[in-house]
Amino acid sequence: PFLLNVLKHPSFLDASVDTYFIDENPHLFDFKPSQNRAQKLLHYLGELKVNGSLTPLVTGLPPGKVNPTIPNIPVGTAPQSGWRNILTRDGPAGFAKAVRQHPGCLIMDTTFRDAHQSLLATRVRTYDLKKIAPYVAHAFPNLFAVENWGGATFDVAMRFLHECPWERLETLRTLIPNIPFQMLLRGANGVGYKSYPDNVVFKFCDLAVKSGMDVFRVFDSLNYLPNLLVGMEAAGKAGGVVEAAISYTGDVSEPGRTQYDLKYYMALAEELVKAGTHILCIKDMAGLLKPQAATMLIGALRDRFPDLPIHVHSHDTAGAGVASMLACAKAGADVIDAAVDSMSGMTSQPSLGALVASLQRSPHDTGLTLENVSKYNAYWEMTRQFYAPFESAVTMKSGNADVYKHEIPGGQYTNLQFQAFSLGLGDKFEQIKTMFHEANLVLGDIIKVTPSSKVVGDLAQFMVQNNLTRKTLNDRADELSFPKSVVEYFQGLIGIPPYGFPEPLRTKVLRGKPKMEGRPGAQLKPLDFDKLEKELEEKHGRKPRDVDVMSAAMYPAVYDEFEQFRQKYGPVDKFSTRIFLTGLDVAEETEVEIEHGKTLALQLLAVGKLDTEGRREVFFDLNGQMRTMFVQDQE
Ligand code: 3PY
Ligand code: ZN
Repeated sequence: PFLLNVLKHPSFLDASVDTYFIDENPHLFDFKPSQNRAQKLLHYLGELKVNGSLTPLVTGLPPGKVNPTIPNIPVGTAPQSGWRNILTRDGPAGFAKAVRQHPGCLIMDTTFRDAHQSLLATRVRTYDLKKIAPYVAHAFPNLFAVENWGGATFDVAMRFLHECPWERLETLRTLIPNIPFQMLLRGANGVGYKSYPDNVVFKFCDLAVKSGMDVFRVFDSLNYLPNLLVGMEAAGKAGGVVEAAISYTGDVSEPGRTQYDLKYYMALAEELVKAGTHILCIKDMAGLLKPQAATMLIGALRDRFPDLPIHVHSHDTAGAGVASMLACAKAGADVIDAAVDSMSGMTSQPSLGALVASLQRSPHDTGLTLENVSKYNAYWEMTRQFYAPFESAVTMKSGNADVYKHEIPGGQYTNLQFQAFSLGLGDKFEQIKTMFHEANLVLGDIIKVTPSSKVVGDLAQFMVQNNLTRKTLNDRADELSFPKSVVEYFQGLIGIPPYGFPEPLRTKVLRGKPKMEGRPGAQLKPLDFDKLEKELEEKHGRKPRDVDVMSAAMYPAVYDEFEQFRQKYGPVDKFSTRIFLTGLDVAEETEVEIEHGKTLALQLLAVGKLDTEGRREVFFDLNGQMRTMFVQDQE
């Protein structure tokens, strides 16, 4: 392309070229980036065709060949102003006040985050979110928020989808200017699985707000107050709305569960309110909050904190989610979480359509119309089919009230089920569920949510593999080699559980290993961002954005691989989802908009025979011209 550019250049054509020609026309060295990117994308498609998907396709089912309908929006009109406009005008405290004063029950839509985290292994891509985002802005201006970031999305975006989580946030922000965005922040663990130095958590929140985040749901996997406070302070200082979350476990309506009774929750709420939370959340990550318990807990919080907005999050694992959310609304919750119908139910949130319909014409009316929900739903019903390779419904056919016993959180439930099924041991899942319950008791009956849920899951699998019961585990604890996460839990690396660590088990597991006193992050050295930036620039030959440096701070190895992948294969996030996952069939065409107004037309023409060097030649048509490349066949 360089030579062509030179030959066509007017100065060259009129023979006025001199030795300064190249110095004065450095742009000629900008090899047309689209050509370069196109070549990389073809390389990706060639790899897919010859060697199969570069992303593990979990279920073995192919992505659906569907064409989801995007509902129309009025041409040329901006979306109506919404709660984000109030937030921008009145700030977080004013926003919280207005939410509390609002007469109906508001909805947060979790379709863009927790729903697919729980049902589709967090695999929904920006490509599909982006297409429906303008409709969301127009059809649902009265949503409390769209939950679209944090939790597992950050990690999965880079690790499996090869896309930048920050770009997702920025893109959605431009398309949905009127509805607040909410993210799930794992307190001192940021969007990772371990404690980070405080300056990382603070800077993370700051960058998140700058990229478009509004409301931070902050939790800690052990409800450990010092960890919660760091996240709250970081979110608040960044200018975000602080929504401190109490992770709910047990059953407040069961008189025997004394560790997690009403008194426990009220005392923790007291602390979070004292720390200045704008909103209080009950985060029922496993779907344990039965209607009667909801009435008790939300009712008690409502009475005690009449001016504080209360937001409830749940999962529908047993099937009681709609009933519970209705109970919450009646008991005085200001906001409840729901996922669009076709992305709801089971380990996801309860159904948006069911809740909207159930609350219509009541004092808790959501202000959303079923007609709009229905169009939104139709889009997701089709779009979900692209994600068949990650579909939890392959193994999970119905709700299951066993969850009240094992208390496995929504996202983890489908993961564990997949693992058991992929080992060909469906009945092993029954065993793991039972053992999860036992492992929880071994660890001291703790709150189970990322990352403490992983500790319990790892211990449960360890117990199954080694044929251990609670009793034999305790008896043999000083000779067993426990999973790393379990040892670290006992070291205090994720915090301290509400009722302390069980002894003598802790001592037997640790065998003299150091114990962390107090908050883990408090003892970590601040991260040197300038140094990290330089290291990344050297390693990848490109100056990273400040958000890239943050991605590397959270997930060093994942970021490196993501960056290498991006440099090798180009903007693969621009492929439609089916093409991204399984590539083109022979003769199939696709269009890729690599930047606004710049579209590539690609067609796979043929795949050649294996040559003597173990390669295959792959033939493409790119914008009407033939391109070929050799791909090493890994088989
Ligand atoms: C997460 O931490 O990702 C969760 O969704 C916890 O519920
Ligand atoms: Zn959840």
